[in-house]
Parts: sequence; structure tokens; C-alpha cells
Amino acid sequence: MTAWSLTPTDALLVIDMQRDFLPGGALAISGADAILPGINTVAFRFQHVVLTQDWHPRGHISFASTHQGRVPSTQTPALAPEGRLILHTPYGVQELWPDHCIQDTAGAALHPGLSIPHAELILRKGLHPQIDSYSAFMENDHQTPTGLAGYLRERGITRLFFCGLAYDFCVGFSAVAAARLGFASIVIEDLTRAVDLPNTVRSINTAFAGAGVVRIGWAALAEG
Ligand code: VGL
Ligand code: ZN
Repeated sequence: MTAWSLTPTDALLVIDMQRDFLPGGALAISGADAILPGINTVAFRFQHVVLTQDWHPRGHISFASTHQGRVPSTQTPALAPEGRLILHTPYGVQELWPDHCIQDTAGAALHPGLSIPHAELILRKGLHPQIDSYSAFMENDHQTPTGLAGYLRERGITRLFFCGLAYDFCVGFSAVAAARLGFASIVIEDLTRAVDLPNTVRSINTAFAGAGVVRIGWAALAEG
């Protein structure tokens, strides 16, 4: 097995390990609790750790409830062929979700089982009422940066390892965006879990291959 030696120019990005995405939460991802201990362990091998929080205002565009009962308008939810509820927006197709990670609610809090005292930045995303942000770098309009790339570059960080939730959404979109922005981008696959809607895992794997995102298992990092 290839062992990866870490350097001070590496960072671990821990994506959206929030109560709402873990069992019992509003958008619970199955098996998400199983990755907590490994994330805590691996984080200690990194000098730099950044956490992200999905952090939506009430009535966010990505909430199915926002669009219920609306008269047909420019923003009417549609049923995609696979049975997913989607919304056609000015920036493209947006999946609709249960209300989740509403700013300053218990569900938006980082999971109490996460223990990374040396994490240096908590980046919040998805704040814009009319634009979702799966990626920690770029909102879903593909135009509005979050500032994270600038933060990391200014600090001399060149290689990023990703873990957290969800593999096929925020972890995946973040890793692809990072690769496109010129960072070496590595997903620690067994420290993530997928929402796993029809085709979402397959399509993110295709995007990883296209963008040069590398997938590893955490055992490759575990030893000092
Ligand atoms: C996420 C769905 C909606 C994620 C966030 O963190 O992957 N998924 N909002
Ligand atoms: Zn969200």
C-alpha cells in the first residue's frame, strides 16, 4: 500500500460533519456516525485542518418546503426522470432537500462527536438565499467564490485531503473544485459516506477521474 507522508503544506478538509447529516438529523446520511472516530484520528496527523458547515438561511432555495404551494412561476419544482425532486434555477438544476442546517439551529451545529481542537478555520457555505453551495470553494452558480482558495493559497497550502459528508455532494464537489483551482486533491474515501441518490455516486466518480482527484483509504495515512 502506498503510504502518504504529510507535510506542512497539506491540509485536511472536514466537510459538513453536522448533526443534521448524521443519524437522527434532518438529512441523515446512513452510516455517517461510523466515520467520526477515523476523522478524529486522522485529523491529528495534519498540521492544518479546515472544517466546513452547511449554513442555510430559512427559506433557502435548496429546501423543498420553500417551493411548496407556490403558484407556477419561474421556480416550480419538477420531477426528474429518476424520481428526484429538482428545481430549474438560473444557475442550472438544483436538487431539493428537507430543511437542514438552518443557521444557528441545533441541527447546523458541528456533531459533538467531532474532536479536532486544532482546526484553524470553520468555513460556512450555502448562505445565499437563492444559490446553494455544495462546494466549499464555489457556489453552485460556478461564479461566486467562497474565499477558501485564497485563504489556503495565502497560507502556502498546496495539497488537500477531503473527508466528511456527503461523498456525492459536498465532499465531491469540493474535491473537484479544488483540483480545478490547482490544488492536489485527494478524497479519503472510507472517511466519507454518500447520500447515494440514483446516479450520484457514479457521476461524482466520473468527475473525479476527469479532474484528477485521487481516491485513497485512510489506512494509507494512519501511521506516523
Ligand atoms: C449536502 C445536501 C444538501 C452535503 C449539503 O453536505 O453534502 N448535501 N446540502
Ligand atoms: Zn445544504
